[in-house]
Amino acid sequence: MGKHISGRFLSGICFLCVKSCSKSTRWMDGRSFLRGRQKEHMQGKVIKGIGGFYYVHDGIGRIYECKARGIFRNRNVKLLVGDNVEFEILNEEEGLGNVTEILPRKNVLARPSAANVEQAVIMFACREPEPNFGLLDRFLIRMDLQDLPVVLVFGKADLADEAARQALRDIYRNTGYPMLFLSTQTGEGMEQFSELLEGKTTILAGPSGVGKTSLRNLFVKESEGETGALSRKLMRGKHTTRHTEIFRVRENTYLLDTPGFTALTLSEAESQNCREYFPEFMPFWNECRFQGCVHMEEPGCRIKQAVEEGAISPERYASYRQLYLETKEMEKRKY
Ligand SMILES: Nc1nc2c(ncn2[C@@H]2O[C@H](COP(=O)(O)OP(=O)(O)OP(=O)(O)O)[C@@H](O)[C@H]2O)c(=O)[nH]1
Ligand SMILES: [Mg+2]
Ligand SMILES: [Zn+2]
Repeated sequence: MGKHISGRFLSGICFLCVKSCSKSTRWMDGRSFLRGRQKEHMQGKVIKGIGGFYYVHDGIGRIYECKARGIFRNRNVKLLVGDNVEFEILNEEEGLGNVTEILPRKNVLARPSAANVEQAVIMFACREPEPNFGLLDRFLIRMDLQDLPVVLVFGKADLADEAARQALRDIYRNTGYPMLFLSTQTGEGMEQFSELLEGKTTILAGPSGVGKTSLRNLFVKESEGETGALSRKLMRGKHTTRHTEIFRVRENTYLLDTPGFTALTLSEAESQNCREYFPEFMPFWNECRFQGCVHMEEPGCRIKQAVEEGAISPERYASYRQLYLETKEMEKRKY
C-alpha cells in the first residue's frame, strides 16, 4: 500500500491511512509514544481492515499497517474492526507490523461486522431518504438478537416538522427503544447524542445517505470523512462509506462508522421467532383466542385488536406480517 506516514515523525502520523498524510493526530494524547516502547508484543486495536491489511492503533498515537499471520487463516479466524490484538513491529519507520494474536472478544457482531461493541445506534433520516420501516425493524431485530442495547436516532430533523416527528414517535412509542431526533445542520440533539456515547463503544448503523458520516465528523473533528449528497437516482450518498472504521471520540468512548445498507434480510432462524422481537406485542402475550396464534388471519387475535386500539402501530404490525410471510416463504422453498 502507499505511504501513509508523514515526514513529521512525531506529530503527524497519518491515521486516515493512505489518504492525507499530514492531517491527523487524533489518537495522540500528548504522551511521547516512543518512550519505553516495547518492540515486541505490542497491543493495539484494529480500527479498519481493507484488502488484507489491518490498521492497528497502538493506543498511544500511532497506526501500524499490519498483515494477519497465517495462524488466523489456519484457525479460520478473521480479524474484525474493534478487535484488541497483539502485534509485532516489522518496520518502525514505515509503520508496518504483523498481528500475532487476538485478545479475548467481548462479543462479535455480524453485518455490520465488528468486535467488542457495547451499543448500537440505528440511524434513519426523517426524510431524504424516507425511512423504510420494514428495514428499520429488521435492524432492531438483528441488534436484539445480538443482545445489543439500541438507541433509535432520526437524523435530518431539520427537514421534519412537528407533525412528521409525532408520526415517527407514534410508530415506536410502545417499543421501549430510546429515540432521539437530531440534525447535523442545526445542531439539534447533539448534546444528548454526545451523552449517550459516553464511556461506550457504539456502532452507528443505518441505510446509506442518512447522515452517519456527517454525524461522526462532528464528534471526531480530525477525521473528516467524506460525505455525499444523494444522487437522485439511487438515493445513495456520493461519498458513501465503504469500510467500517472505529473512531475515538474521547477517552473510553468510541464510535464505529459503517457502510449504509439498502436491504437486509433476516435468515430463517432469525425471523422464525420474530414475534418475540416486537416488544410492544408482549403485554398481549397469550391473550389471543387460539393458542399458538400467529396474529395473521385468526379470529379473536388480541394483537390485531391492539392495533385497532392504537397500542400497536399499524406500521409495526405491517412489518411483523411481512416478516412472517417471508419466513413462511423460506420454509416452503426448503421442501
Ligand atoms: N438536511 C440535512 N442533511 C444532512 C444532515 N446530515 C447529513 N446530511 C446530508 O446527507 C447526505 C449524506 O450524508 P452522509 O453523512 O454521507 O450519509 P451516510 O449515512 O454516512 O451515508 P453512507 O456512508 O452511504 O452510509 C450529505 O449530503 C449530507 O450533507 C442533516 O442533519 N440535515
Ligand atoms: Mg457514511
Ligand atoms: Zn394473535
